[in-house]
Amino acid sequence: MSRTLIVAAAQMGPIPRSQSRQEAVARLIGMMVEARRMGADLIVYPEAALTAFFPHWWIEDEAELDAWFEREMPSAATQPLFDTAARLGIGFKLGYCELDMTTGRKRRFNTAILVDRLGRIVGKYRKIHLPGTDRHRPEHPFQNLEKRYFEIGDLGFPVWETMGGRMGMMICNDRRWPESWRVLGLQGVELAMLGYNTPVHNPNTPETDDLNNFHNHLSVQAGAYQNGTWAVAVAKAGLEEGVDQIGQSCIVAPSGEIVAQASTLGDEIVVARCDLDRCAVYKKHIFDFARHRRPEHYGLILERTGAGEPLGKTPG
Ligand code: CDT
Repeated sequence: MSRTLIVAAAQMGPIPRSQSRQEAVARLIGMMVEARRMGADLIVYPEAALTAFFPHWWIEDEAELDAWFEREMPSAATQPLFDTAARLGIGFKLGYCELDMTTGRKRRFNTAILVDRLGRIVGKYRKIHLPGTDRHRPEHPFQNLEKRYFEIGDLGFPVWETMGGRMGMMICNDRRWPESWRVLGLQGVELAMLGYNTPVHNPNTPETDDLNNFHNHLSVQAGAYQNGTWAVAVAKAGLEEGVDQIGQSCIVAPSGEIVAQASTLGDEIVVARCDLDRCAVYKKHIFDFARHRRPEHYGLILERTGAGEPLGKTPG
């Protein structure tokens, strides 16, 4: 059986603050139909694909904050996306903001789900590496308040066997951390999917602004190559409510090469034929973890969170 999936990266342009869920879902459905016409088996949407990226704003009112979150998935507003996927026979990965009440207390997560070609939710991931701060920085042109509005994800980095391959998810900032990729790699991931909302300007470190596109690709290409996996990284791009965000959504082969890339900052689909068997040459040789990894020398990775004293001793 062929293990080639045609995968679509569905980059989105900005979602205006005033855009309703129904309008955002209509956009997602339009892209899904187009992707299917291009032959796609699976479409990958950005992080927080149903709303503007509200962590860029200071919000004090609890009800106003809650309005940016989904209490159920699917909901009346999102059900048409699931119905269209099932009708077209296309899987999808969707990022959204989740308000969870299942433990009896309100918990908010930055979440992504994986839906199979029958329209069934087969996987859920909650963002672990939350960037930014929980403090208001009125001196900055925009905020980055993910640490205030979301809890750290509690589901780890699972990999699911579905749609003919091993699939994993991460969200935006997670892609910068080799640990996210390696935990997926240790489960034999063959397709890693992620969405991002990455501003062009870093208020804390403006000297790195020019490198944001480079760092995006650097992270995804390195993660894909070092774990022998396909990767799909999808932006919400362009000028959203005064915040400029990078584009350059891409599909990366297990070789680390970019095989498809968006060239606008708007709604744009790029597709690639992803032969999952192309992972094997990396997984069985240069990155044969069982043969080459030396976890007995990686203890600090679990022992330390922040960097500490160097362990080097002068010999003799
Ligand atoms: N959404 C998200 O995680 N954004 C962060 C901004 C970090 S500032 C460079 C990101 O990693 O892109």
